[in-house]
Amino acid sequence: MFKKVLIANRGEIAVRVIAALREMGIRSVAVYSEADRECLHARLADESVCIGPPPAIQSYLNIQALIAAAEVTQSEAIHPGYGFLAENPRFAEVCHDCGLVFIGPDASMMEKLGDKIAARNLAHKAGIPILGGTLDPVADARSATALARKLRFPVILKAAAGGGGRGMRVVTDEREFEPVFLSASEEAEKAFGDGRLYLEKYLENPRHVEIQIMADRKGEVLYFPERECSIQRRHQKLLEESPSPAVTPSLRKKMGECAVKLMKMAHYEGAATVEFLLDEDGLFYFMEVNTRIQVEHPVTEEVTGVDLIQAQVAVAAGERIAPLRKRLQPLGHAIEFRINAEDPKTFVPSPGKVTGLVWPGGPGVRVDSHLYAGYTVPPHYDSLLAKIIVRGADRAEAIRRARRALSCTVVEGVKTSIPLFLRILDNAAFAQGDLSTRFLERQAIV
Ligand code: MV4
Repeated sequence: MFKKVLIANRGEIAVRVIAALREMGIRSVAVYSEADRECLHARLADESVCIGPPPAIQSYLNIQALIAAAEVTQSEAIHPGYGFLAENPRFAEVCHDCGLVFIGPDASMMEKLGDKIAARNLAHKAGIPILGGTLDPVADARSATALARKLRFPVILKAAAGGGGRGMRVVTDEREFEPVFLSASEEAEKAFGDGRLYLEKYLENPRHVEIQIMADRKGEVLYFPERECSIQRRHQKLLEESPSPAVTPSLRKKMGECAVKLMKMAHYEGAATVEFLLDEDGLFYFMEVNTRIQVEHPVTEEVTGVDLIQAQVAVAAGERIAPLRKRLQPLGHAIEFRINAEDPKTFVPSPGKVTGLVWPGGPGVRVDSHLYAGYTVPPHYDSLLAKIIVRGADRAEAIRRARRALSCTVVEGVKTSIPLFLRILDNAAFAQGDLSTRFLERQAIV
C-alpha cells in the first residue's frame, strides 16, 4: 500500500480524501493556493504545500506545480478529487510519466470515455439501450435535419466533448435546425476546442439515474445501488438520493448489469459512474460515463457502508475488490443536500466570512465540509460549502431527518441554499418521489 498520497484538490473533497487516507494509515499531502492558506484541508493534512496564486489556472490546474509538490514531498500517488484535473488525460499521463500513480483510470481510458460519441458507440456495441440518433458526428445540418425528421422533433444536439450543458441544444422545429446546429457547434469549438456534435431523440421529462461502479486490475467490476440525481438547476445538481424512488430491484439489476458490461468491455480500472436517462415508462438509456469520484458519492456510501474513496485508493494500489461483493444491496435510504454559498432565490454566489456555524448531528446525519467558524469563503472557486447527508430506514424517515437536520443548521455570514431545501422537503411531489430533471420549474420552486 502507498505510504503517502497527495491530494490535487481543495475544500470538502480534499478533507474527505484526507479522512479516508488517515483511516488507511497513509500520510496525506495537501496542496493549497495563496487564497487557501487558512483552508481546513491545508491544516488537516500531514503536510501542506503552497502551489501558486489564487486563480485555479495558476494553482489547482497547474500540472507542473502539482508534480513538483508531489516530488518534494516524496508522494507516491495523487488523488484528483472531482473537478479541476480529475478528468484531464494529460494530467494522468504526466503523473504516470513522472512515476506517480494517478488514482483513476489511465489517460487513454479517460480520452475514450470522455468522448461522448465514442462512449455512445461503445454502449451500443455492448448492447446497452441508447436513444435514437447518430453514432457518428453530425456532418452537416441538411443530413441531420433529415434524420431529426425521422426521429421526430424534439431532438437534442450534444457536444462530443460536452459538459455542463455547453454545446447542448434542444431543437423543436425543423426550420431552426441549421442555425441552432451552427451556434452549438461554434460554442463547443470555443469551449472544448472540439466542435463535433451528435444527435439524439429528446426526452421531455426524464429522470437522471446513475450507477456507481468499481473495477479492479484483474477485471472484476461491481455495481452499487443507483443514485437519483434528477433535482438540478442549470446542470448543477442540488440534491441526490439512493436508492431512486423510481427503481425496482429488477430495474436496478438490469441497469447495474448494463453498467458492468460496458466497463468490462472498456477494461476499466477504478471508480466510475454510468449515467442513464429514465423515462416515464421505466425504460432507461445510456447517457455518458464519468471517470472520477463524484460529489454525490456519499449517498452510495451511506446505503452500502462502503468507503468509496478507500476503495479507489486500494484499487489504485493493485488490491482486489472481491471483499466489497457482499455489501452491494441498499440498506435504507440516503439523501445528500449540497449546501452552497449562494442566494437561495437568485443562486448568485455569496462568498465572505462565516461568522457563526452550527452543524447538525445525531442519528443518521453526516456532514462533509471544510467550513469552520471564522473561515472566509474565497470568491475564486465553486461555492460548495458542505454536503449534509441523511440516512433513514426508508425514504420517509430520511426526509423527516433531513427537515430536522437542515432546520437545526446555522451558517452565519454567507447566504446558503438551506431555505430552498426546506421548501423542497415540504413539496408534495417530492414526498411522493415524483421527480424529474424539470422538477424545480414544474413545482414552481424557483
Ligand atoms: C438529454 C435530455 C433529454 N433527452 N438527452 C443534460 C446534461 C447532459 N449530460 C445530458 N443532459 C440531458 N440529455 C436526451 N436525449 C435531458 C438532459 C437534461 C438533464 C439530464 C440530467 C440531469 C439534468 C438535466 C437537465 C436538463 C436536461
